[in-house]
Amino acid sequence: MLNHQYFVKSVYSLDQLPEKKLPEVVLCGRSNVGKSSFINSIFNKKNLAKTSATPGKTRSINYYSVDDVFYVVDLPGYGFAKTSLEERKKWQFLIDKFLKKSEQLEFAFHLIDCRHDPTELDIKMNNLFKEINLPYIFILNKVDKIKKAERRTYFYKFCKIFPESILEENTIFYSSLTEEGRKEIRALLYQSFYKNS
Ligand SMILES: Nc1nc2c(ncn2[C@@H]2O[C@H](COP(=O)(O)OP(=O)(O)O)[C@@H](O)[C@H]2O)c(=O)[nH]1
Ligand SMILES: [Mg+2]
Repeated sequence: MLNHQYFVKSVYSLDQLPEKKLPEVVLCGRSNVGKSSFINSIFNKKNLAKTSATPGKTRSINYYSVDDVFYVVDLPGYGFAKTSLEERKKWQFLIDKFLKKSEQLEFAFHLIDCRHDPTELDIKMNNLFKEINLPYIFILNKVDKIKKAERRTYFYKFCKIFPESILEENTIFYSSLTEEGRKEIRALLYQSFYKNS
């Protein structure tokens, strides 16, 4: 379980989706929030997903298979300042269509940098989940960057924007550096995709 992961393909339009249908968990967040690092740390692989210090690199929807049981679907990050308006519109169109059309979606991991207030685009993203009734887990990422004593303050601010957020239920502090939260995420994936098989 959760042993064998491999990159399946990069998708640039909806006619390129993998032929084999499996349940999907989607990963979304701002560009540079740490999505690729999240995938690598969850599965303990250095280069399963490419990470980058330069934001705005990933334009594709990237499919990773886990044990041929489910897909982790890495959506292109949003909010990169240098992205042109045209590219942004393309992004929005693709994501919107993808999320509304896909029948295999089980839930989403929404990564948000724990140090920053959620942005307009984070809120939009979240509204889309609500619109299509897709369950979501907030990953408050890069928690290694703040002191333990500061967590409450950041979380309090976060809850002002997403009052439905409950720690350890639908919200998890995470760090790919210290691997905090990793056990919880793996347990959640196990519960979701293996328990009844
Ligand atoms: N301190 C810290 N840095 C992180 C963490 N996750 C990612 N990063 C860094 O953030 C940058 C962007 O990471 P990446 O995974 O490529 O982000 P993506 O654009 O969302 O896929 C890289 O420099 C990573 O090393 C984390 O949990 N803690
Ligand atoms: Mg990435």
